[in-house]
Amino acid sequence: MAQALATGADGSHFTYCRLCEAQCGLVAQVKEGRIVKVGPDRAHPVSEGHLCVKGPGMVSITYDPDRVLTPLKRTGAPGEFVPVGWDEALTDITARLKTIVDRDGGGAVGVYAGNPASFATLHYGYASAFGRALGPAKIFNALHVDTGAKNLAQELLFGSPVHWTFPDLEECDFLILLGANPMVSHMSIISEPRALHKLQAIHERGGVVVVDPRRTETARRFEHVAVRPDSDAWLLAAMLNHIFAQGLEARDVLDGRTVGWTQLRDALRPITPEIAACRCGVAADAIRDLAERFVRARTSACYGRVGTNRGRYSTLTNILIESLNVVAGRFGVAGGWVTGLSPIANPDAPPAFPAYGAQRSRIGNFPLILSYTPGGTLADEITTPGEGQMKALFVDSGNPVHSYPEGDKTAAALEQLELLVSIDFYMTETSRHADYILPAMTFYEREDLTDLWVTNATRPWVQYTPPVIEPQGEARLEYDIYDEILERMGRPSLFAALGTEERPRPGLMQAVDAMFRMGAYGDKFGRNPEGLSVARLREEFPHGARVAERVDAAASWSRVRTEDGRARLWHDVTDAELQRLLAEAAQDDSDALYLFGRRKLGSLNSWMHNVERLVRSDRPTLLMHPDDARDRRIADGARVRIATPVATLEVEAEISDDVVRGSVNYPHGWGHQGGWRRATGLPGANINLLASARPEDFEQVSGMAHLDGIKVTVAPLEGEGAAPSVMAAHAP
Ligand SMILES: Nc1nc2c(c(=O)[nH]1)N[C@H]1C(S)=C(S)[C@@H](COP(=O)(O)OP(=O)(O)OC[C@H]3O[C@@H](n4cnc5c(=O)[nH]c(N)nc54)[C@H](O)[C@@H]3O)O[C@H]1N2
Ligand SMILES: Nc1nc2c(c(=O)[nH]1)N[C@H]1C(S)=C(S)[C@@H](COP(=O)(O)OP(=O)(O)OC[C@H]3O[C@@H](n4cnc5c(=O)[nH]c(N)nc54)[C@H](O)[C@@H]3O)O[C@H]1N2
Ligand code: SF4
Ligand SMILES: [Mo]
Repeated sequence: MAQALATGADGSHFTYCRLCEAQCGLVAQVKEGRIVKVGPDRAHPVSEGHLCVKGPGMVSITYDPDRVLTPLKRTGAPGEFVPVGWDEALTDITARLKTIVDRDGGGAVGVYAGNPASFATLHYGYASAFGRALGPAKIFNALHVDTGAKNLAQELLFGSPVHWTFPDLEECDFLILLGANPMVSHMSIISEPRALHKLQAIHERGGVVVVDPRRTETARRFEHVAVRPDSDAWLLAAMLNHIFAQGLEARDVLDGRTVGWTQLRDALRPITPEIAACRCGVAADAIRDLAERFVRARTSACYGRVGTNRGRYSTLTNILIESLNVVAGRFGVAGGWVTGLSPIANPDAPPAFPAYGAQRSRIGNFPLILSYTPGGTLADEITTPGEGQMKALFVDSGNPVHSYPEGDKTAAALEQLELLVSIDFYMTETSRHADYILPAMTFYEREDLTDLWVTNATRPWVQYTPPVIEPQGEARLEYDIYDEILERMGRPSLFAALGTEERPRPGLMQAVDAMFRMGAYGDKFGRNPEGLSVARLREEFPHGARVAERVDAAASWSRVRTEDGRARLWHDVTDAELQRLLAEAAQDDSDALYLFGRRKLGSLNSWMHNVERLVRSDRPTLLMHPDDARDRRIADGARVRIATPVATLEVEAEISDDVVRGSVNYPHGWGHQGGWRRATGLPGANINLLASARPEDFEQVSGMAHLDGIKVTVAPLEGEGAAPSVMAAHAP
């Protein structure tokens, strides 16, 4: 096998993409210190040559003329900055931070570590640890717009929010996907770069059913069940109801390994397929058929992703997804619903987080999930006076002004902070409000070890990559920035226990290597000579190393963290949320439409829009059903006004029967402002301005923001009313 080249050396560097869970193997060609080309790594043991446009697209970001390459200091209005040296920036940041912590305590500090931090080694962990090293800091991330309801459901059923449940794609014969579009998003929370091949094989063996309010790219390829936005709880409850009514539950599993299943069964009795059909828009027979195919398949799994996490019943929906897998006897079975092994965490360690409900947020009194403060309360945390009011905030790898509801409220609140530091590549909608923007390294400039997401791989692997090129400009690793701030404040390193006399503040990879060597695949510092270390990965496995043939499905039961090792199928939260669902009035058929989101292949959340090649074909439009458009005299391509009680936006309509009647669809992350000049010049609106950031509008048991299934009205702009003939041309 080829050895790794020195950083920046001419030739082919083997590395991997750190933009989504797939973490595809890449080959970067370097000439005179610059990356000239990036292609697939066909020798990668898992991605085997798979990649998408974004991995190579990241080269354009690395060399983007709009990239922030030195620390920037704010001098005036939002967006007005001058370059300063690192020493000047860190001296001022440390002094201001110290003043705030000495005066108000660590509770006045917040850290927001966004989505990209989950792909860089331990970044999500050390960013939080930096905040907590200063006291009871508030830690925010994308959890409350992404996985939070799933984390909570995992905790309620299996006793641990961090043991992710996922489908074993290798042996699955029948897969239900709710609220996920893997043809575009590449199978979130699961690390399987060849997911589409796996889905195709499952389709051929039995079936892949896509439950979605839009006929997505994935739904077109496989089977589609069109559901109304924010109504999956009805569908899932009725599937379970039918399974119990027919006696199709896995009785031996339920009796032997679970608690509370009879209560669940009894509580679901009122939700028959007929009743659910009126709410979710899926015919009763189709619900029964889906339930029966699920239980009768040789192997099966039911997977839900972001589309199930941001409705008004996101926790209940996720509880029902987990429950359906258990009730059908699919948990901990090859081809079913499984959990994996982290390469760096000790699998026997006690839970690192206080249990759900043990901590609550200052704003909205939400029970914290994994100790994270709901991101939707960020603005109120800054503006609400009293004990624990936030005065200093570090935003690292995130853009909460765009990714959470009511970004204009967040932007205004950011201006009230005494200290806002952003670590980013760009002056974004969020970082333009900072006192300092500190330049970060792209993944081509950084060394990394796969850690978090490879835990959820059906074909487990690990990969270490050295930096391919030297950092551009004065970019630095986030860990080193935090460590220097702590050092300047006279505080120990976050990894002081791993320090030596000569090096009391170990580098990040040194600390991570120690965790990896003691982890599931490690060499245990010589006690397991077959095992791995970062040095061994670097020398012997530049393409990455497979660490197991397959995920150990049966071991999933040993990772259940409830006191008695049994899955909990009944909980107070389930009880209360089911009562709330049953008491809900049916959607009215007034003028309202229900807004939900979509992703595009060339985009990544609120960024990557500054790369010409990626945005060329990526025009944001409001998808609208032909009947809804006709009722409102809206033509294809017309400018329309979309409104909620919170805001009104103008967007372009696209008439399409891909969306279910009564709903509209728009991608998030558009409508730019800031120093990314191409992005700022593009059309599109920040759709999250329409969502509410009032705590009472969040899902109350999880604090999840409500972003899918928001009630809106849509009307043509003056003079944009459609002639009926135009409508007819676009009707199916
Ligand atoms: N309506 C709606 N809203 C959504 C979603 C949706 O589907 N619909 N999806 C939600 C989801 S799932 C997520 S994860 C969130 C994401 O929301 P966030 O995590 O808040 O932010 P991102 O949009 O991912 O922006 C990431 C920022 O980090 C910067 N960045 C990229 N890589 C690095 C790095 O290595 N280091 C540093 N320091 N900075 C870096 C980028 O320039 C960018 O400014 O958005 C959420 N918001
Ligand atoms: N190209 C690309 N890839 C990405 C990202 C990106 O922005 N672009 N983002 C990355 C991130 S941060 C994440 S978290 C993952 C997300 O990966 P996925 O979870 O697969 O996300 P989406 O592609 O947004 O698919 C969500 C689906 O949910 C549907 N949906 C919305 N509301 C409902 C509902 O009420 N019920 C049901 N059943 N469906 C609903 C939407 O129509 C959409 O098709 O993707 C990652 N990969
Ligand atoms: S699918 Fe695309 S974005 Fe995701 S890891 Fe692979 S190359 Fe990167
Ligand atoms: Mo996400």
